[in-house]
Amino acid sequence: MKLFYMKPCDKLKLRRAKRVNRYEGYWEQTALPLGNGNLGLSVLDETEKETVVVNLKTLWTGGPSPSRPDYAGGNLIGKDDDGRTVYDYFKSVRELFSKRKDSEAAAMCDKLVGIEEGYGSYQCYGEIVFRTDGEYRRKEYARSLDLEDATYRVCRGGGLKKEYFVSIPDKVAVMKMTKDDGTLVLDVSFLSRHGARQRVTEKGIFHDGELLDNGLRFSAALLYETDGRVAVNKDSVRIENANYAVFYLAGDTDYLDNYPVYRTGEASEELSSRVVSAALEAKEKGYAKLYERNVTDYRALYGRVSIDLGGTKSKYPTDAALKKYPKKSFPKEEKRALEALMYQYGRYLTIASSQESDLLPSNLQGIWNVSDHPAWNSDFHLNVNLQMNYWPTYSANLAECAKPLIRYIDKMRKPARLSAEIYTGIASEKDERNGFLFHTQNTPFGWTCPGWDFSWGWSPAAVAWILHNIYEKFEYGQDKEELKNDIYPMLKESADYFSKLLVEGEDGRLVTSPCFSPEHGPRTIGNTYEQSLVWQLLKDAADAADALSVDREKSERWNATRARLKPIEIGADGQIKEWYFETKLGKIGQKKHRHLSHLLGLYPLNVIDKFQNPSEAKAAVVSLIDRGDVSVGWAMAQRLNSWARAGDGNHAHALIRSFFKNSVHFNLFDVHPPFQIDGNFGYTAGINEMLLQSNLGRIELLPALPDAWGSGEVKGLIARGNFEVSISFLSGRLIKADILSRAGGTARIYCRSIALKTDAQSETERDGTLVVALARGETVTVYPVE
Ligand code: FUC
Repeated sequence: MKLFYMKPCDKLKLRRAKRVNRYEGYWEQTALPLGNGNLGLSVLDETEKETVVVNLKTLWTGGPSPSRPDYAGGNLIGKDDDGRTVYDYFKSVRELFSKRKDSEAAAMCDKLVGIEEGYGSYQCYGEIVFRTDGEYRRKEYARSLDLEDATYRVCRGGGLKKEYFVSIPDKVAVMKMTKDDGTLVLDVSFLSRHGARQRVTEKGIFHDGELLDNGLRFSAALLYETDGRVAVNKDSVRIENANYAVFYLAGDTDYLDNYPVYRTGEASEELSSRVVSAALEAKEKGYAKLYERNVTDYRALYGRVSIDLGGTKSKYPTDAALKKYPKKSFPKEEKRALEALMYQYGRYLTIASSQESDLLPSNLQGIWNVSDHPAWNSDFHLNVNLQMNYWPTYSANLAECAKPLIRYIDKMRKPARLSAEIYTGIASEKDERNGFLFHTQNTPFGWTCPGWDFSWGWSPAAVAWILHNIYEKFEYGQDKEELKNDIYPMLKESADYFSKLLVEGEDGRLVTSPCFSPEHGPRTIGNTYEQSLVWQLLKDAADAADALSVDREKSERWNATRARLKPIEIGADGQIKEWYFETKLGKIGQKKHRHLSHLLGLYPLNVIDKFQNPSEAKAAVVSLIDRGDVSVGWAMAQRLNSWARAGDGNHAHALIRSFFKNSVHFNLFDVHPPFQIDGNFGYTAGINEMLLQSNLGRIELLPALPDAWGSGEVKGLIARGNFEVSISFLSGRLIKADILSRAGGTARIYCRSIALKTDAQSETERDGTLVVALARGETVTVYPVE
């Protein structure tokens, strides 16, 4: 499994000619990413030089700053010129909606915003530039990113070779160049974009500095080791007559997620001594040992899942494969190989952008960003994007990588309680947390207000949505200690909060108010998006309480509230309505809108149950058809998952084809445009979902297998209940599946339209579900009945 190219980046014929900024457009299409969660490299190898873009995950402007003494997460505190608080407006908006004065209410929603000041943006740290005296031989050139060992390799010809990786255990990037005849000549510069104080010595290039915007400290050290001669120039270093040169890069900031300070408190010297020590320790270990240590840690995650969809090896370079993929004449084994590579790439990117010890989850570009003004600030977007980043994590057997997400949301609770109180008046009661509220856009600095424009900013249900990702950690892993200590407290607080937030609609059913269907509108009392999410939150919280045998009364109350929620409704065209006042399709809203907010009940939530309520599942299909198969990258990935949940493998595969054709760059980055990593993760989640589903109380094997996948095998996927599942299939039909229970428990195994059998003791239910009790560590093998 490897991405490979026979040309340097500047010789690739880029797909999209129209680029705003040549360097950025070019980088996002061709650079190859490496990372250990906190430190990211993306390598852009050109004929004349190589640029290694350096990213530090916590390098963000915004938040508290000496220049912003009043920073308060963007919240509008106090009274306006009319003597009213945002909470006063919130109450009025709700009252007006309840009295059906919809246009007045909608206009007043404009008061429910925050301030932009202090929002900030993810930054690019800078670039290392290597010049190798024009060593480039077209015929000998090869460049690759090997997903099996997370290593980038270049052979530039003339014996010059490079090998790079970013170490998970040793927290450094390592770059090795060799030229066995001892004629390696290299000019090296390392530039920070943030006015770092720089020292260039015979041992290394050292940076220290602070971001102008918020004083965030940063430090980086690039050490070198070579058998050649090192000549120090003012801003660069020249290495000559070498057989090899190895570079060790460490970097970090003084960011900490301790609201309201958001700093470690380290002095500049302390930070740089921490960074320099990491680089020195790495140098002491040396390349071979670092490589071995990293591969061990990396493979412990990556190696858990293998996949074969009917072709695993490609003879075509990745850029050529991508170009040929839509063509009928391209061999089907090659198509399957690209689909499988893209699948594993999503897992690779998860490992490289989200490690257990990280303070922050992956952002809109994971960790890789070359721009000073990235689109949407490369922030944490919660009306689909951050959620999508973590859709494949559990099912693709990478649960540890979700830790930073859980930590991030947990740490947001403190500032978000302020927003809950300021905007919705739900204040802390004795011994009770008041609930926390954040919305669409989020940063590392507790920016929890509803944006600076209601139309995209306001989205209380964003909280409920991300909490479902978090609850899934338990559903998959069954770790009760973690549920009790880290997950349930969040669910409980939020379920109580939403219970208080709900109002009675005209029909006596409970709804949230005001709401806005993400990026689509209009402003209403209640909509399907918010209803589905609140439903799921109340269910997750109640299920969690039951699993822990705690808060019985609360759990009953949450379930009772859930029963009173306004339900999903089916419209005149047989569609799932996005809004309650919707009649026929196409009367309101934008045709083919990218968001599928009204279909979250189908995926990723469990509101629409095809077994219990097939008419809703049918209506979801009507809505999916209405939304179409072509959209921006992430939106196609969401459609892919939704079609898989709808059980239509061939349509899911149509989405895969649409995705490859419209939305994938040569480096296999998903493009919105611009590059946005959510689609990569959404794609991987979609493949999981086609092969295995487990959200409706059973382990469903091959729920959406397309005809295009003739014979194949997947090993190591995870189903809810902590089962590890391996499945093989041939000509669209199950051959066999092994289900290993990692926690002990009853497996309910189902495969549509196929009766299953096993040698183990089992029972078969009316619809063919095989029920097998498994001890921890026990495996059951199932086959179709002939
Ligand atoms: C949501 C989407 C946009 C984009 C942005 C980062 O607002 O509607 O398409 O992905 O997030």
